[in-house]
Amino acid sequence: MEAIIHAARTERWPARIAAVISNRPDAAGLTFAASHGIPTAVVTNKDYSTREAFDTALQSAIDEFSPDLVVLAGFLRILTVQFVEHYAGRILNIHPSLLPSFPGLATHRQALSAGVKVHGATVHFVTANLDHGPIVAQVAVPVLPGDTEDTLSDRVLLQEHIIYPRAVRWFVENKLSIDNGRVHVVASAQ
Ligand code: NHR
Repeated sequence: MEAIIHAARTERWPARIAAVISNRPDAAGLTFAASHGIPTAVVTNKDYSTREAFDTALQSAIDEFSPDLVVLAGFLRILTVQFVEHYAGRILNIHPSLLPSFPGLATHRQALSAGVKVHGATVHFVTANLDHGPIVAQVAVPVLPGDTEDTLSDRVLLQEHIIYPRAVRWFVENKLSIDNGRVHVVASAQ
């Protein structure tokens, strides 16, 4: 999230960071956003007894700010079909694996136990099918002898901070289209 806000400002994107919203009142990103003059909101999932009720409240909180795009950044609650369909084609996520390998949680542990030599991260549109939405961008990193979950996740995270801002910028510049589950990126003018 910080990398995206930083890129938006230093690269002067034609975009407004509408708000930063978390389900956790103690999220560090809220402090960062507030200190950069960005509105914040908290919708605590523990205050709601069902996923539907939480997602409805989250949706209302988001829609107060009328964003064009919802960017998941470290968001760990599975979203309901109703929520995902409300923002169809307008939610991005970055998942720390080369999808379709290793969906779900603990991706670096999954990669190490599978013994893959190449790992990475994937920016994708969010659909009801968890970690299976149309792929916007991917980056590969080597798995090195002696890697632990920490050393591997640090190597992946460095690259996430490059590809996620780039993919969000493509959306902002209207360069992305989805056709039959495939994402097309318009070539930029030279
Ligand atoms: N929701 C939908 N419908 N589709 C996706 O593709 C989503 C999504 C919500 C979040 C991010 C994803 C990731 O990048 C994401 C993609 C959380 C879980 C999970 O199991 C899985 C995938 C992702 C995020 N969450 C548990 C749950 O019961 C809670 C885990 C926890 O709180 O620690 O919601 O990895």
